[in-house]
Amino acid sequence: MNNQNDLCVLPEAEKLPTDVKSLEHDFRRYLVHHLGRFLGCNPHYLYEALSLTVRDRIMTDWRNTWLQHRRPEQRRAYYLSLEFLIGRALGNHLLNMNLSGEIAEAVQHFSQSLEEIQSREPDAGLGNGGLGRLAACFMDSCATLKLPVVGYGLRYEYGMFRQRIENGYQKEEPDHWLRDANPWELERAEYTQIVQFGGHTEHFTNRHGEPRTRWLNTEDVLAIPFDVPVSGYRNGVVNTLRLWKATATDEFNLDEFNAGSYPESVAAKNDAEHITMVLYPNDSSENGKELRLRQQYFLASASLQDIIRQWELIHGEDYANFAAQNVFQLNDTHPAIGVAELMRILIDDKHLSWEQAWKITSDTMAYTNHTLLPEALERWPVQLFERLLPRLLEIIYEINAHFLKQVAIRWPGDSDRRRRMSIIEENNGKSVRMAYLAIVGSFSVNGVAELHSELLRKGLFRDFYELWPEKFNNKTNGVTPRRWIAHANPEMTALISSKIGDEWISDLSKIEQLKPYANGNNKTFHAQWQAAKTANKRELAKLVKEECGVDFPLDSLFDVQVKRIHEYKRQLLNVLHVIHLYNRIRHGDTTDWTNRCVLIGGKAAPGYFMAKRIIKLINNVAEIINSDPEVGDKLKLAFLPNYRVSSMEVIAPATDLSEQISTAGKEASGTGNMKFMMNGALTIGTYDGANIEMLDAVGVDNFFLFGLKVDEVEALKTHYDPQGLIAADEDLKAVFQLLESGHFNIEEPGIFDQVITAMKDPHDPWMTVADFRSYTEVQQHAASAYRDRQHWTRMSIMNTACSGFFSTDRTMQDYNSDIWKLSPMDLG
Ligand code: 26Q
Repeated sequence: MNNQNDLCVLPEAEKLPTDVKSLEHDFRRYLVHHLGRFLGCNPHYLYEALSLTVRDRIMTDWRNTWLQHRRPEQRRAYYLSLEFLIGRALGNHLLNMNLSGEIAEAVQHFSQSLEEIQSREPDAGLGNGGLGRLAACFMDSCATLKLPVVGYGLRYEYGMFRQRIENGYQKEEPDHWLRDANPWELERAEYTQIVQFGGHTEHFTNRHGEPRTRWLNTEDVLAIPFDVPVSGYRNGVVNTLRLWKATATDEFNLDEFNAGSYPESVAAKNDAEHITMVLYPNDSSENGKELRLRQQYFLASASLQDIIRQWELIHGEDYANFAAQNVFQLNDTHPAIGVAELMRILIDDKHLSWEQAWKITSDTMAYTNHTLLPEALERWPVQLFERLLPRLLEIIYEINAHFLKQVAIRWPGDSDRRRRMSIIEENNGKSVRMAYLAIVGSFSVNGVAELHSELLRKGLFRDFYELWPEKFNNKTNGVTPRRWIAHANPEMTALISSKIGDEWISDLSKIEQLKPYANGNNKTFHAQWQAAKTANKRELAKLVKEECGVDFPLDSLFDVQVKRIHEYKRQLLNVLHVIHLYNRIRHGDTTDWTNRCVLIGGKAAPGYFMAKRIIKLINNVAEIINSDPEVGDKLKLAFLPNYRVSSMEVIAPATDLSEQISTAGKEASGTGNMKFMMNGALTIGTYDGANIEMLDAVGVDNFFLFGLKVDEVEALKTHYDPQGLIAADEDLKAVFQLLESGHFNIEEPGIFDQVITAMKDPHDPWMTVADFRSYTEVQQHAASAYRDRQHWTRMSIMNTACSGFFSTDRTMQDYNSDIWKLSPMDLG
């Protein structure tokens, strides 16, 4: 095998030429001879032809990396995730392959601009937000670090919905991103897997007297893999993201067919294809939806079967070393059914004993938690499981029985603890607690920021931490500096590299060499830094003008909050502050005023009433403020529709002030916060998630900290009195008076009543009103600080210079040294 692999490694000579002439030639060949189009065609085809030209130049590295992965002695990791929010690919590969210059020149010879062609690529919106984007940044860093990691996910026909704003309200439109061909995927039908659903189980004894289980009369669905290349930064590595598409088995249900139920048997085909039709657009769990559980099992089963198939190709049916060479990282509980599925494969198909199978499973699975919100913890009704995955339910029951025995030994007679820790919850109707299944089945459980991991140990998973303290660990999130600095902010990238060289791009710890340049004596550098920021602000202002019709003057403070709309993220607190500024302007309280442009963007889950109403409020407040001549350039508010990965590539480089204002203890980590910091924005933020570590890194002088801390939020719960706070604070009182007067909704009376009532409720879990005073004061500090442009520039440079820790390269090194223990591949 080894020899055969070596023979397969493609020699350097096989690589395609990358000079401008060859690129031009191939671009034309693809456009004319492959796609059958000409230069005046729909620009999508220019994008497709160019992508195919670039993809060709990735192929040999991709194949060599794949062969390296498959070496018998290579330990590998698999990142299992229902979401990979990868965004656009072309620009990213051009950067990684160092081809941007040549490609730009090549297309120029056809009078085309590379930027214009790049803008034609649809975002691959295969995720909701933070968790999905994190998976994409992880894949990027693993390739750059030469780690043998394969991503497994779903190839949704429709990604995250497109958001339109109509009369201030969010409207969802389906995102058929695959309508025009996707040049970045390679179908590998030869590795199709079969995934079973439904049916029933049968227990029997084989002719050797051994107990066996069969899962019979199932409805089978085919899983077809589509591979997407993940290139490393200029290192010869191209890893793989394998996405499954569901289709019906070719054989129709013959019984139904013969009984004359032709339509029913064809309908079954339809059912199968629905599994990967659409991404669920909730970023906190929507409970009990059968199709979602189908998606989860489909991913887990197809991926594990695929991995077992590859194992047997090399090792036959010998599983002795399986755990030594494979590790699975579960991206939240979404793929946690994989714990039971691996048990099923090893026991029912490979005939291992329970003990052998359990040893392998619990030595290979590792679980990452991404949320503290109890309502977001996944629970599946046992009834649903029974009908959809009867064999898996049996296995979960047996895992639970073994586990509860352990609990009983550790805490004899503590039946309350057994009830609390059981994988099966027995409230009104039984359900499966997926987080508990994941913890029991994994050797590692991690949170995504220091505070979050601590809250898991002390709160949500306390019982489990007492039982298995050694399983628990923290892995603070990061973001990839390739996409989020080098690609998104070429001006700043060139400036930084001109001072400290370009090694920081693949070793962000080196960005600290920028610190001396923060000093105000570096007048030229400061001026260049400001010029880069202003150029980026010009681009964002253009986007805001096009999308919202609002003018953003470039010398204003650009104050930005972009993320999913959720009550805990407190876009409302931001709006209260904007209304307060509006009041100040109306009352002429504008001495030493700092002009400010507030940008808010993000999608609301289609069924989340409050979140959608908050969008409407933002739009209505914007309408009033932006059309008031008294306000002028002093204050602007815009809601940017359809916030997505490619919008953030324009937004982060242009932002002065980044809003990270969640209620303390609610945001697991945040990762947008890091993208802003890297691009030289200052953060106004609460003591929450990774904000705390960012504050540590940059120092309190370069960060606008405000608000209650976790224990203060906790302590206040018993006597929280928002109405008392409003009555006692003249500014806040004025804000609520204006809101309640209907000033922002004259044409639609009452539409904000629920939003206002929620903030005034003593049981408001987000305590928006509690943080208003401190937020407003710190906003005032930020505004004054911005007036001293040299001071601000110093702080801005310091933020970039101190962002080294927040690279996913560091995060991946942490996962690797503590959990995965992979050796980098020998390539490039
Ligand atoms: C679950 C079941 C059914 C339908 C949907 C879901 C679902 C889907 C997505 C539940 C949660 C999510 C996404 C969660 C998420 O994005 N969490 C964020 O993860 C980031 C990366 O770790 C953190 O930085 C954020 O703090 C956290 O909110």
